[in-house]
Parts: sequence; structure tokens; C-alpha cells
Amino acid sequence: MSDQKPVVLVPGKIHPRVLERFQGKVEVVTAPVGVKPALSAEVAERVRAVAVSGSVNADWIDGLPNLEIISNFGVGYDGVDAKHAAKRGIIVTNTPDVLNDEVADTTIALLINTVRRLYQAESYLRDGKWVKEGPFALSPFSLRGRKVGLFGMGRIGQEIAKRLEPFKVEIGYHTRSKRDELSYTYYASLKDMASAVDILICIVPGTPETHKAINGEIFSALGSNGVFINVGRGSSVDEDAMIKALEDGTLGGAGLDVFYSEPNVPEALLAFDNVSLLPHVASASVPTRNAMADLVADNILGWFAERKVLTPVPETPVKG
Ligand code: NAP
Ligand code: 8YV
Repeated sequence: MSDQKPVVLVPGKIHPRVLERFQGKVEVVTAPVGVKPALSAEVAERVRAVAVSGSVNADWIDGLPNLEIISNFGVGYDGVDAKHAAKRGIIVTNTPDVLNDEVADTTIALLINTVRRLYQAESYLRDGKWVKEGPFALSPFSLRGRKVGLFGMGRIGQEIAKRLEPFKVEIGYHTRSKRDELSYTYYASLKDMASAVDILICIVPGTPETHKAINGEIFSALGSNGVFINVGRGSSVDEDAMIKALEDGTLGGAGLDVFYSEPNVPEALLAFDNVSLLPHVASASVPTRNAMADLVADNILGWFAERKVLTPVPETPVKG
């Protein structure tokens, strides 16, 4: 008798807890990451779900004729062609909300680390320089008297804003739609916000509209006392323009968790001591990643058990 368990394809690597949750419930097939699924026609036909932390483009989707659901590990699903999936009637799910607090906490830490140069201060101590050379240099910047603008005020943006309130900074935001329930200053244009604030935090999704939206013009508007923090997507930033602005002093500093071509970080960024760099770790704690992994598994298992998914993305045709 043939195995009746639904087949789930996992391209590349995924959090091990996703695979643990699948044990005994579905059959897992793995495939190397590539432009198209490297599977036999017989296996491709049996695949009904994809669990992914990475990319699923239109060629992948079209290579799987009986695909029903793509469950993305991460709230940002810019790696998945959700519009193409929707055309084929395929559900796409992501992992919203369970990571809001972790990402917002990390954003505040990255902001303070960048402004007060805490990483450099700790390295100074560890290198024995406190003893040999005396106190560490005063940080040129401070959060005191600062105005902060958030590019993005969704689930995570709102948690960042709430955490900023006790720091006694002025808070504004730019999004396409004003949120009347929020008391923060709304800016209809990103450039106007960048001119009005001196700290810019990016927490928008990576989309064609946000692609390189933060460019030389925005860095000039932010100014030489300006600090740029990115926890959204690297694709929202013109990295060459950012490096130029840091080199010529147009921009005061930057704290970056995400990059245009991860895991590759431009060599030039490593040289700045007014830049703080993290390897995309905003959600990277064991409890938060476990919660994300559970959601990835629950979306697929719920679909097969009850034709219900927990967190479909907006492009997905309503199902279940
Ligand atoms: P969300 O709830 O969907 O919020 C997205 C926000 O961005 C909304 O306020 C939306 O407002 C705004 N936005 C979208 N497109 C825009 C545009 N073209 N111009 C201006 N504003 C725009 O998403 P979320 O859960 O907060 O997550 C946001 C993103 O953070 C994710 O998509 C992901 O890329 C990133 N992220 C990164 C990490 C990390 O590890 N560094 C972790 C989690 C998330 P309007 O629709 O009104 O414009
Ligand atoms: C994850 C993220 O690290 O949720 C997101 O959008 O960027 C992060 O939480 C990433 O998706 C997993 O690789």
C-alpha cells in the first residue's frame, strides 16, 4: 500500500523544529536551493506543500503541479512570489506577530548601540585599552533631544514606537495610509519625514515600491547628525548611496541588521566606526524562532487536517 501522508517539500534549510513537528504527520522531501526545483516529475507531482526559509519563485511554483500551500518562515515573504501563487490558487502563509516583541527589542538595542557606540566601548575594554589609554571617547551622538521617524508603522513598527516613548524622543512615521488611532506625527512623504527627524528607522516590507526607497536624497535630508537604522529589508536601501553618505559625512551613522545581498555585507561598511552591523538577528532568539517554526508547521498541518490556515498573507485567495 502506498504512503498516504501528504508530501511537503523543504528547499534548502529550515528551522529543525519545523521538521520535528512534521514527524509522523507528513512526508518530507528536501531539495537543493536553485532556480528551479531539482526533483523527478514523479516526486514533483506528489508535493502538496512547501515549507521555506528563503525563496520560492514562479518557476518553483510552476514546477509543482499539485501544490496547495507555501508556508514561509518569516513575516517578510519577499522571497516568495505570492502574486504568482495566488494566480494558481495556492495559499501563502507567513509568521506575523509572534516575533514583534523580539524584533522591536533588537531595534532599540541596535539604535542605542549605534548612537552610544557600546560595541566599540566594550571592545576597548576587552582589548585592555581602558587600563593602558584611559577612558573611552565620549560618543558624539545621544538620544537626548532626538526626533525619530519610522518608515513603516505596522505590527513591528508600533511595538518599536511604544518602546521609544519612555526614551522621551519625538516620534513620527511615514506609511501610505495614515493611522488615525495613533498620536504620532504622520508624514505623507518619506523625504519630508527624513528632513524633519534625525533618526530614521526602516521597518517596511521588501516590495517593488520600497525597493531602494532610501537613497542619497533621503540620506541628505536626514543630515550629518542623522542616524539610519534598518531592521526591515536591505532591498529598501541604496547601499552605494549609504556608503557614500557615510564617507562624505552627509549621514552621521547607521545601525544595520539587514543588507541588500545577504549574507554579503559590503566591505566598505566594515571600516566605519560610526556603523553598527548585525547579521540579520532581530528575531533570532530560541523562544521566538521556536514560535515562528510552530507557525510554519501549524499552517501546513492545519491545512491538511482541517483545510484551515492561521496566517495567510493578503495576496492569498481566501481558503478554508
Ligand atoms: P506589517 O504589519 O505588514 O507592516 C508594514 C508597514 O509598512 C505598514 O505600516 C505599511 O503601511 C508600511 N508600508 C508598506 N509598504 C509601504 C510603502 N510602499 N511605503 C510606505 N509604507 C509602507 O509588517 P510587519 O510585521 O511590521 O513587518 C515589517 C517587515 O519587517 C517585514 O515585512 C520584514 O521585511 C521585516 N522584518 C525584519 C526582521 C529582521 O529580522 N530584521 C524581522 C521581522 C520583520 P501602509 O500599508 O499604510 O503603507
Ligand atoms: C527571519 C525576518 O530571520 O521574519 C522576517 O521577516 O526577516 C526574520 O525574522 C527570517 O525571515 C528567517 O530567515
